[in-house]
Amino acid sequence: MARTRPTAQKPLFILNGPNLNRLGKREPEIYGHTTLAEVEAMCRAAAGERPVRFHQSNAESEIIGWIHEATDTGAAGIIINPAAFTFTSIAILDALKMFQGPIIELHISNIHRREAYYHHSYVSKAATAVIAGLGPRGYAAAVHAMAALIAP
Ligand code: CA2
Repeated sequence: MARTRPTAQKPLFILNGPNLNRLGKREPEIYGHTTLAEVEAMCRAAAGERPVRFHQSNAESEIIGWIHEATDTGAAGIIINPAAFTFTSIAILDALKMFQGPIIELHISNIHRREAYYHHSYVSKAATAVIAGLGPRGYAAAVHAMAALIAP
């Protein structure tokens, strides 16, 4: 009988916007004490066998480049915390609209409990689901939720 080679799993992109490289170091009362490196480790553990492309940038263009890469390489899904670009970036929205798979918009804090300028997300228009207010653990929750959204 011919042996079947296990098919390589498509990667999950986890993208983080401006200032999230400071996670765990500033405003822990809002964002917690967990660093972005620890968040990355939690995501990789939650993803199991599935490869994870974990990125952070303070530059909108770099985030758009990773969304294009996810689209062009047929990534399994995108989890994105666009941080402040959530409320400003039609360019990130446009890039996400071109992605065929599931998209989870993630926020560490509950943006709807905060100041009014945190209430309108452009990114939500392209998101399959939104997770907000679970703290840094929201990332692991998003990875588990993504597993259910990704077609087998
Ligand atoms: O709660 C979130 O994850 C946010 O996306 C974080 C953004 C904020 O603009 C959104 O409303 C909600 C801000 C990120 C600022 O990054 C920091 C990280 C750690 C400490 C200080 C700032």
